[in-house]
Amino acid sequence: MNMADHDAVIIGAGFSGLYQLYKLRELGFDAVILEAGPEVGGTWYWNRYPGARCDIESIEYSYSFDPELEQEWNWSERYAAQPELLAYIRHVSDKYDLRKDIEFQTRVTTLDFDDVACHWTVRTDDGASRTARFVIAATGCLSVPVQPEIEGVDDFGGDTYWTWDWPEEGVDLTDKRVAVVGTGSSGLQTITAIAPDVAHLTVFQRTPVFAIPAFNHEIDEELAEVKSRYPEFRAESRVTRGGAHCADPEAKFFDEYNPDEVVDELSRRWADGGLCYQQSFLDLVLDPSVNKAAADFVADQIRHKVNDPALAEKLIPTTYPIATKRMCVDTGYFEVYNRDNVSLVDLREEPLKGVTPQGIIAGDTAHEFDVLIFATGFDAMTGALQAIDIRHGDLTLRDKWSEGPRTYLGLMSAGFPNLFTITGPQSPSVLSNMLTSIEQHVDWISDLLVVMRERGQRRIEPEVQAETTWVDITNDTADLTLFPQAASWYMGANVPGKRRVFLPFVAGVDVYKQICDGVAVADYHGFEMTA
Ligand code: NA7
Repeated sequence: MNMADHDAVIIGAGFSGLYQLYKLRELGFDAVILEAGPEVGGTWYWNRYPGARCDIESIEYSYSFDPELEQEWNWSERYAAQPELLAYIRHVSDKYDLRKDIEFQTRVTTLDFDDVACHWTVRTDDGASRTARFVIAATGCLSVPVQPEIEGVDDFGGDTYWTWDWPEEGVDLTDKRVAVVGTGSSGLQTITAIAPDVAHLTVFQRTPVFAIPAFNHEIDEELAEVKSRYPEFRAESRVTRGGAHCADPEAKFFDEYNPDEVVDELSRRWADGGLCYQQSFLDLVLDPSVNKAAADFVADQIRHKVNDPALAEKLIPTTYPIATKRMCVDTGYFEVYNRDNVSLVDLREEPLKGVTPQGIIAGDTAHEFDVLIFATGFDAMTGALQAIDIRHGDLTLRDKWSEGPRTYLGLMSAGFPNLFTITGPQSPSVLSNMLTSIEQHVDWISDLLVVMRERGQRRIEPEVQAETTWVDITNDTADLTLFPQAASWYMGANVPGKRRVFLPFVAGVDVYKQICDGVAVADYHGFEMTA
């Protein structure tokens, strides 16, 4: 008999939470979403800064679970901008009437597992609590921002904005002197979008980024072609390393090309645009000399784009292998620096000393501004899970993961029964097209819950040995690559005090899916299920 309030509580109403709710409802489970924000959308609700755009192509970055949805929705651009993505998510919520089972402005604060009742008690910031047999954390990988420890930020006399919490009504930056701190995707997109409007824009760059052009365009014809064969197209995506198509022909190892062909291949990948550049060679993140060839090609492109040679050199990354920090997909970023109203402060030469009521001091220079914009990143992958006080008796997830996440398949952590994560650490997650990974996780979890229901089993958790093996596999495979050489958010390096461990599973969506499917076929090998 089910004594809990719900079969499942899902935390978060982004892409993953919404699909999980839809799926559980279809399967006859009683599920509810608790969402901290006032609206659906997750990442795509909060990150509404100017120029916000997905770096995965819109045809790929969409649900595949309903052919009718695939056919009725028309993406306008190769890379969808935030308003279009949010409109899509709202459309999905309305089409399947999902909002009736979502409680908005309800932030989960604690999860406590009761062994006797075999359910979780879920407490929220409104003081309420409810119980659920299962909890599914659809909390997002980039949902907890990092507040940089910069002296005087609160003393600034002008307006301060954060890209991850941009005012819904927008901000008029016309004729303003604006600073942007941070040059990851959020910074690049903001900089590119606002440069034409502001009086002057000063970019504070700590680490340059590799950015590949989006060559964004309308996609009426491409969309029609894909719509004519969507099932096949999706099946193809699911057996790729990144969960999305990359330009053909299939990548080969660097040594399979002669020098001229190497340039041809990099030129072709560059001309195609987007993140597939990082798949130019199968050994691009394995072999330093191969990586250097790909990085040098991009460096030359930056030199070609930026008129001032000295400035171009400052914009070229030199301190980490290409693709080991998240690459960016840009729509004219480097060209922005050819404008008279844009300047760069290289924080490696002139360290950021602090914020004053008038502006920012870097090196010996005081820069005056009307507006400060921070695009300083997130406590990636583990941040949102660690923000919740998750406990089972004396065991807390914060303690257990203090030296880095420990999971089995990136889906569950030993000691925390009936708690699942979607696209959590040690799954392909941020290294993949999130929509492919989200659907794979939701489908796998949902199938498991059906099996448990059929068998009358109420409790599941990973065996410690299976978890240890998975942690070793994820760390060992990452160590075979160049990824650990970069101080990236993949490594947790952007959060002071965070243990540096490579967070996602690096071997690919295709391999990962085979492993998960194999585990299920082997009667959920490595999991312990009990009545
Ligand atoms: P990112 O990619 O983590 O970028 C954050 C940027 O902010 C990056 O350039 C950081 O430099 C910079 N940063 C962070 N703290 C500071 C301080 N204290 N001073 C100066 N500069 C700082 O976050 P985004 O939001 O742009 O992108 C996140 C993901 O969203 C992106 O990868 C896509 O997947 C979509 P650093 O490199 O750490 O030296």
